[in-house]
Amino acid sequence: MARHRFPDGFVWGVATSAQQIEGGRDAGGRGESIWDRFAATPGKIADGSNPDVACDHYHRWREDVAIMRRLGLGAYRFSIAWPRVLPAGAGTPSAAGLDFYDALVDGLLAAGIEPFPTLYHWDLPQALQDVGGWGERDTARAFADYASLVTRRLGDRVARWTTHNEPWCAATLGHEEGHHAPGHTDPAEALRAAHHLLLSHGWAAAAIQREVPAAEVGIVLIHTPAHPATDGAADADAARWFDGFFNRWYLDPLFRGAYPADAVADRIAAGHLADTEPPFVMDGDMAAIAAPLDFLGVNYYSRVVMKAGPDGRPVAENPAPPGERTDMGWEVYPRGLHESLARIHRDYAPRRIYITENGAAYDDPADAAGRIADGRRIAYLRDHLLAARRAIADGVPLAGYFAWSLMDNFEWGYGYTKRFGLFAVEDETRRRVPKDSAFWYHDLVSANAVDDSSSPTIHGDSHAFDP
Ligand code: IFM
Repeated sequence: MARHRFPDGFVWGVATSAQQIEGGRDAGGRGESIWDRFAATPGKIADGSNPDVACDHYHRWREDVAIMRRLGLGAYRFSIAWPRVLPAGAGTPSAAGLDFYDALVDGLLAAGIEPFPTLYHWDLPQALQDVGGWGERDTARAFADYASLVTRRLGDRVARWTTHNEPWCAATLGHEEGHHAPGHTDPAEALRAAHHLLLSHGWAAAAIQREVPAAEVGIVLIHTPAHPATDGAADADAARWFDGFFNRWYLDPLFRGAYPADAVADRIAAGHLADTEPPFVMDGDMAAIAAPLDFLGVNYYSRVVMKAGPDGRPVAENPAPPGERTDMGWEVYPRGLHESLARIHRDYAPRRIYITENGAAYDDPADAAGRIADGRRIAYLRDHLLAARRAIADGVPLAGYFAWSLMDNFEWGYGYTKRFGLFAVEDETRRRVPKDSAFWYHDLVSANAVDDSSSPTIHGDSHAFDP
């Protein structure tokens, strides 16, 4: 066994998002989100569930902070629910909503854990969707106002802010593929939404720094390397096509101030854009989007293997390549994390990078003694951390790692059927039950090092983290 140490000061954390864990659907006057509405629409959520109660973190956040303290974490990445602090998306804030995050931030700091909030993790206030949502430029303005409000309240204690989580998902899954709220299937609207999400990032970043000049601001992108299924030119072009729309559509505007020309041409060819100068891109937009970032958050889960379909159009290989898969059907491909970090560093050179999500969905039942032996999750995290460590050795300015997720939660359209947590959440009691991976992560964090051992030692009983 070899032990691979991380640099001193490396930040270890876990990540969650408001809509996935909070519950407290109407508590304190919280407004409706697009995900509340989407989940209430028959047929949209695989198990017919909804996020009304979820992990009940809204009422149990003290317990969750205590768990994180016992894990020894340095930071907690969570998101702020826009409809909790501004029930109608704009206008009068909810005092109770702001108080909730105020108390959470204080509780984290008292536990020695840095609050690392994200302002938007997909829960747009339904009131803003009713007037066009991300398809409209006004939503970007509203987001900047919301960012000002929250930083004014919390900015004396929060040093690092993230504007958006995975804008590709919000734009494409929500507006082109219809799998996410608001459930639209309009590719042209998805492109407008993507632009307004990016623009709102730029405006919000400026607003945050106006409120708190010393604040650090970043954005979180999902990065998925695309590999061609064969050496043929058509498959190589299919991989280029995926990379252009999934990865570079966001990286290029943020770091180079322009959409990638090849991907724009793809969208024109598909009839989703009329020409290279879309009317929704206005003077000054690209400069606002490309204002320097303090850090980039990278979410990594897997790669995709692309090929030219029978009609020449790019498709993900189906059945996808052989290899182990998680319950999401995603290939376990740790090398792709190193590849992603190295590529982002080489091509875009962010000042600092955090891995803001990485994790695996596996459903491992508790045994008779209550133990949840999730060795596959441990192996997944270990192998990805070894890849991250190699990236640091290769010069990538990687400053921290957030495991997705603290606990099993509402996995969007899959409801509660996909379990990413280091902790399980008991159905009736909502007790947080540590899986083997929670004990393993605790040991890793305290050692600031990952062992490449294939059989980590697990200790601790299932009540070890009880309040
Ligand atoms: O649960 C999601 C999270 O909200 C965003 N990134 C991917 C995770 C797993 O699907």
